[in-house]
Amino acid sequence: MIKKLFLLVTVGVLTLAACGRQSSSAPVERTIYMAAVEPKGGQTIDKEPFPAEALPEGGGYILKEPNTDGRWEVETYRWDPGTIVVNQGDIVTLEIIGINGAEHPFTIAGYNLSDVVKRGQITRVTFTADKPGIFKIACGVHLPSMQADLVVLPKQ
Ligand SMILES: [Cu+2]
Repeated sequence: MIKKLFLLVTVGVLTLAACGRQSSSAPVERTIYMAAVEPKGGQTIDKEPFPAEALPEGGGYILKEPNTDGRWEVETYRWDPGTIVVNQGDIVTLEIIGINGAEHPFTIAGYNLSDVVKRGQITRVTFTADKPGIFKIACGVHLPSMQADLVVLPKQ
């Protein structure tokens, strides 16, 4: 009788421990709010000289030569936020609004996903984060800067 009771208690404790562990990393539905943005800066050549070095090609960096008033500008296209962290198994929705730039056709390599973000519109992409690793969310017209990292933490 006491042996049986001990066994029941042991099984109960082990079950509770297993459930506790499961619930801490149980998959959840996550919505990540993102935006396609284009921060800009500039100055006049009497205060700061126009940069001598060209920026990398790809559409993600733009350096505009001084205008008639001597003002030059620099811009870059970005995903905001630039890093997204989820747990393996999560059901993830990226809700992305287009703020700057007419269109951002993007892919998430490794997850076989692609879509387009347009200015003034929301694009939603939903997927199960079943593969752990770091994956690029890359805009095809604004490289190299418009790449965010999707970090999928492995199941423990
Ligand atoms: Cu883009």
